Amino acid sequence: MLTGVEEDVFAQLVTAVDRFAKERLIPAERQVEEENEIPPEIVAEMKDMGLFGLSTPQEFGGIGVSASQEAVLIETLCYASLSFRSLIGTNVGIGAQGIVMDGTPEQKDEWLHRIAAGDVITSFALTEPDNGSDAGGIRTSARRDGSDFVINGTKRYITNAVKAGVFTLFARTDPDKSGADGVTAFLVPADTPGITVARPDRKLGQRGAKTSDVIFDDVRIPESAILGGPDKLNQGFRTAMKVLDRGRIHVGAMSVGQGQRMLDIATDYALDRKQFGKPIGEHQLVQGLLADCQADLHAARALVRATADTFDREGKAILQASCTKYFCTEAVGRIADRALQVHGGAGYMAEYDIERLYRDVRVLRIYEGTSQIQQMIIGRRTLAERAA
Ligand code: COS
Repeated sequence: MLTGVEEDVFAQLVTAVDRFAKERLIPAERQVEEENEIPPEIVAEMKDMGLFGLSTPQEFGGIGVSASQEAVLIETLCYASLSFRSLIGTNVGIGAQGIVMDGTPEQKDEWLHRIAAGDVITSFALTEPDNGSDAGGIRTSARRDGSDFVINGTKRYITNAVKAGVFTLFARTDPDKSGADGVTAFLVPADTPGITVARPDRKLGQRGAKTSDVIFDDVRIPESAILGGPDKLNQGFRTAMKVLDRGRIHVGAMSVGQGQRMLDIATDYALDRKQFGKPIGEHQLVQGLLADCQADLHAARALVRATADTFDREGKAILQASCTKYFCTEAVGRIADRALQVHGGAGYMAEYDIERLYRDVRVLRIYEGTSQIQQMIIGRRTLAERAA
């Protein structure tokens, strides 16, 4: 049972994050878009607020929120551009949760304090040029050499790789096994010889959030780098899947935050813009667009909160997490499209925020498991549960 922080501390945090998003982050969004960089003073403020350590347990210097509390805080933060969230996202989520969930006491001591402080950025290195959705097919190899492993391969679209201090790297340790078995998770310090981080990718949206290829060329690491210790050899795929489950609730919460922002923008525009002699919001077809956004948003928020609650009570929520990621990210795609439509021609223009937000949310349906992968997980589990 994950209980998180006391109610009064949590309420203060929500107020602080809400104010930060509206008063500091939103006014900086255009600068981030233009410069493709988050200003250092904002990074420093995020550290001071403890945002990098939201989900790190308190014994390791974090705030230690539950999944339910994380969902509300991430929704609140994601009222502002998703690029800001991306900076803390790997430390709060997929980059660090493997250590929280499966790390040895020594690994937790070594990394979590610095991760919670934001002094070390973590990256989750799973995807490869030839293996995205088929995560079990990864080819990056970790060959045993005495008591060491030697890693070779390329990882792709790795968020925060340019800033990373440590990679949670997934590599094949048993070449005779295909699929999920034979994959091990390693904690690889980014300054280990043989690692090259390529130039950041050019992307459709979320400027300021960086992804890159990471090339591992004869990178030698000791056995103690196996996440969870030697007993976890060949168990890394299951760690990845557990981490992604909580991550998928987090992505649902991001979708709700952005959905609320876009609905608010579209509503303001509908109140202000006049056509046919009255505000466009008085035309029923425009009201229909807003109503559909509102209905999607309410459903998405309720689903995120219910799934986070299951996760906190039961320690997992595999089918529900996939339903949440699938529904919420598709919903925010619909909201983005309608909110832009409310703006008419103006929505297509870069001077209106909706143009950027529309591009930013597109990737939500892709990363941490595409909508089609979520459908596959949901379908398979539905059949298996009924057949059991
Ligand atoms: N939690 C714990 N264990 C899990 C799990 C979960 N959520 N999901 C699967 N596993 C376990 C299974 O129980 C199975 O273990 P056993 O062999 O002991 O039964 C093992 O992992 C393999 O599972 P499965 O057979 O379902 O693997 P597949 O290769 O068929 O498919 C999918 C797995 C497609 C679901 C997986 O590859 C996936 O999620 N792909 C998307 C990857 C992704 O999200 N990438 C984004 C990268 S981060 S931006």
